Amino acid sequence: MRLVSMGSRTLAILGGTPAFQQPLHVGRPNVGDRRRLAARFDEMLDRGWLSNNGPLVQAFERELVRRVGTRHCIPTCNATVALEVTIRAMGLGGEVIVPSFTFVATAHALQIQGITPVFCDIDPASHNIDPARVEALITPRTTGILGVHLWGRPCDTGALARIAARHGLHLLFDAAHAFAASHEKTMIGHFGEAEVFSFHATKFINTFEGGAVATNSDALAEKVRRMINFGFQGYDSVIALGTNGKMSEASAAMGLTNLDSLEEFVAVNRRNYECYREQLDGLEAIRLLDMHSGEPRNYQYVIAEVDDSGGGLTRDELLSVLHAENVLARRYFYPGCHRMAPYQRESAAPGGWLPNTDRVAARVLSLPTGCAVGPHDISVVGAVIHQALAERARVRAHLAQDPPPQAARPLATHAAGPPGRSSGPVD
Ligand code: T4K
Repeated sequence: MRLVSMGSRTLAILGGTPAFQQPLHVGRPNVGDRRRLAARFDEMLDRGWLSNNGPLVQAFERELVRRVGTRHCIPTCNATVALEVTIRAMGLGGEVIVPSFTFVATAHALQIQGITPVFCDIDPASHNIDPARVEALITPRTTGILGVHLWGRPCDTGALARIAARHGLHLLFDAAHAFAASHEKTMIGHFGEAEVFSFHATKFINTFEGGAVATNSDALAEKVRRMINFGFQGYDSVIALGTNGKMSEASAAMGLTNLDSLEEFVAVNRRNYECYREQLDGLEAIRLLDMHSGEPRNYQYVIAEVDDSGGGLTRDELLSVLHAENVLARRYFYPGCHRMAPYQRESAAPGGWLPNTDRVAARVLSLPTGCAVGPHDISVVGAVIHQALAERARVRAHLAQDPPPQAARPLATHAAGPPGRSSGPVD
């Protein structure tokens, strides 16, 4: 793919016309064969069975187990509740060591049940929890480690397992990004005592909202199954505390339909990733995180690190340029959980004690990908980035004079235009 020439075009942030008429989003849903989905909905409505472990949820679970290979892969209403329930079912309490550089749901799943997330710094190369920093955080109150396979790139499961074993700690993984990925020839799902997937609308396999708990422990699976169904055992006997974490039949219909297209979605994501690499190749100020590993990955996230040390634009300046062009890149996961309101009191140390998290969170940009984004879109995004860096002095001067409101949270979905392919760039 060649670089697109934007001719003498003016950047939108400097008063030109946006490169895209409609927003180019991170996280547009991938949807498989709509006719198959409609047929599944018809069957579901004819059956009159919409929830409570219906046939579609059971079929979805069988398909998850077939793909992941764990003894259990229990569908849930979302990954956040799946994490909460699994944390409780595993008997975690006190303090749990977790990275701060993650979606806030990871920390919330602990804090909401009175467990203190103890934030650990990341390895700046992998963006994952740094095992070398875990042991220093262990106290008599520590009961477990919750690792996150950020961007679908597995964390150092071996080192974490050794630390957990040495200190008698539980080990759980937030695998929200890592469905269909493998690590050391083993599918994600098999590590620790359990791993939790997300099938949220923005994930490469979505069930509208959804998640799953993968585990090889029959005892843990039994507890989780009971807990996501109010603690019921049988029709009217409640034998434990529980909640409602069940997946609906409609979600399972979507999940089954999307699993049918999994290989296609991965191929699209991988193609998009390669297109970005080609477009951004040679730019010293932008480094794409390497997603290749020689093992299956879902390529769901295209992550760039913006380095302004050579006089280039900062991440937030580049984000402003992209947003003006209707390219709604995201600063996942800024500013790190430890700097968010519910956690600031635990992390009040001035100057920050998670230097790698702070540095990476200030540089990371998540770029639009998925089935709604095509190679031409990416070449236009690439051209905008090249132009912005070439005209950085003007961009800087403009932003200094007219700063944008705090790097905007993208518009609500209703402003995103119809689902499906983006309306494409303005040539
Ligand atoms: N652990 C980790 C590491 C996670 O990343 C997540 C979730 C979880 C746990 C918890 O999983 P769940 O409980 O959600 O299953 C989004 C998602 O809501 C969240 O699921 C995801 N991670 C996180 C990375 O991204 P937001 O607040 O950025 O979402 P939102 O609504 O701004 O959507 C992002 C973009 O996607 C929008 O700009 C437009 C597009 N979009 C979104 C939706 C919902 C669509 O085009 N269509 C849609 O239907 O958190």
